[in-house]
Amino acid sequence: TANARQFMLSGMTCASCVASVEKAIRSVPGVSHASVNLAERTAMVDGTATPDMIAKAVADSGYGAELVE
Ligand code: 9UX
Repeated sequence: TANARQFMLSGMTCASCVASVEKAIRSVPGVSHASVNLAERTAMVDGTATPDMIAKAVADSGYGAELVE
C-alpha cells in the first residue's frame, strides 16, 4: 500500500493488547490503515501520519513502538 510503514512493538502480551495498540494507532490523524501482528510484535501502518506521531500514541497507551527503517 502507499506509504506503508512497519513498527516493532513492545509490551504486548495478549490479544487485548493488540486491540489497544490498533485503536491507539488508528486514532492518529492521517492513519488510513493499521494492523498489529501479535506473534511478530509488529504493526503495519498506512497513511500520512509521521512515525513520531504513531510512536507517541502507542507510548501514551502504555506500549512501545519503534519504526523499522
Ligand atoms: Mo492482556 Mo495487554 O490481559 O496490556 S490487555 S496483557
